[in-house]
Amino acid sequence: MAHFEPNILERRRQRTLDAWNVTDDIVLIGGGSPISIPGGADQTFPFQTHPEYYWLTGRQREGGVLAYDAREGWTLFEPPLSQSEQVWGGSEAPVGRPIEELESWTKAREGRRIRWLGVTKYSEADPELRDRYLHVRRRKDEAEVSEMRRAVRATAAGHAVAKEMMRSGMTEREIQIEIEAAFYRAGADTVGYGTIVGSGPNATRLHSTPGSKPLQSGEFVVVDAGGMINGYTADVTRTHSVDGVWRNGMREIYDAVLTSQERTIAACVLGAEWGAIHILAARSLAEALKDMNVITVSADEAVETELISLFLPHGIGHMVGLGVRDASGPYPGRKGDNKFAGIRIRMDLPLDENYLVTVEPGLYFNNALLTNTEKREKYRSAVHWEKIEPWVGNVGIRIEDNILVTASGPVNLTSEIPK
Ligand SMILES: [Mn+2]
Repeated sequence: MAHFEPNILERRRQRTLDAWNVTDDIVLIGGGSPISIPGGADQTFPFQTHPEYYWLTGRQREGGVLAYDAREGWTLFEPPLSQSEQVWGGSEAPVGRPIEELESWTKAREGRRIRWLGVTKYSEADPELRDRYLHVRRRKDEAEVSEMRRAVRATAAGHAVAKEMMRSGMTEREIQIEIEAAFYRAGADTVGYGTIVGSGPNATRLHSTPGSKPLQSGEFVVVDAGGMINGYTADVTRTHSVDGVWRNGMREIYDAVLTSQERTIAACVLGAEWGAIHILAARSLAEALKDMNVITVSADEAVETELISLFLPHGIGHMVGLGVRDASGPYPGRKGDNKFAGIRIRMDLPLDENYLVTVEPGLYFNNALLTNTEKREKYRSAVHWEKIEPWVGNVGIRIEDNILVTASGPVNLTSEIPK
């Protein structure tokens, strides 16, 4: 069975064809196959079909190919259930035509151009069709928004548990375990990405893997975790203080990120350029750093000289939904290599209706960035270095929500998750 209603898939296929404008070519979209774990005998990494295949088929069975011929429409090919699959189990029952027939199907169309997408065979993916298709997938349909709302409910359950565990002595691992258990209890099939629980020094690194480190009073803990349902995941970050203790400056730093996030979410309207949104968030953070007497230069100067990227070393967000990175990437025709406030954002495009994006400003006092000799020299007089000394390697914050862009303004799908 497909994870989407036939009429939903029909509409997606029509939207895709309208964008492709393919009249005589053959299009093949490969779903892909599980990847072996090196040296793992018959073990494979967890498998999901390629999003380009899944979005148009709703299918998670490995080894399938969706074919399109403008003269005949769409045909789905999947491998029949093998003897071994029937014995060991775990595979979806196949639908469509047996994959063995794909060869004769293409042979019967000899002389016509074949263009591949998804996980390709025999050739590279077609860049033109891929760009157009990616752009079509950016606008979420109602079925996707409804899957997202379910993923958000599961995600909220995990974050609620985490917030209650912010006591000294608790380990990052213990918190991770309870977050993920709550996801599954609330309906998640899996996690959308590796759960991040980073406390104290680990909060200053963007993607810290939880370990045996116990929480200490007065540390910040960055919790970045999302539950996934039917391939759709939320991507939510909250930062908490341990034992409710806020050490010198922590409240101001936290409020700076929160204010930046509120302003940035409000800017997620139709037509807004993502690059400009990144700069808005960065400038807001820089204003706060100026007010706190952390930097000596104006907020505008901190943005123009890229100083702010020492404290905000990542893009302000990305598309989310069908996978945690979903259909980001540049607008058709753009290269995606422009820098904004010192950051090369991968998602260089204007927002449109039903885009679903993360908004995740942060302030990090990361050791590698802030003790770098070259950077210290470059920004020698722009930063009150002695003031930030106690925070370097110890303080990091990120706050992240998932925002649906609509004609009537931004809708925060994850606003119920307490901060
Ligand atoms: Mn994210």
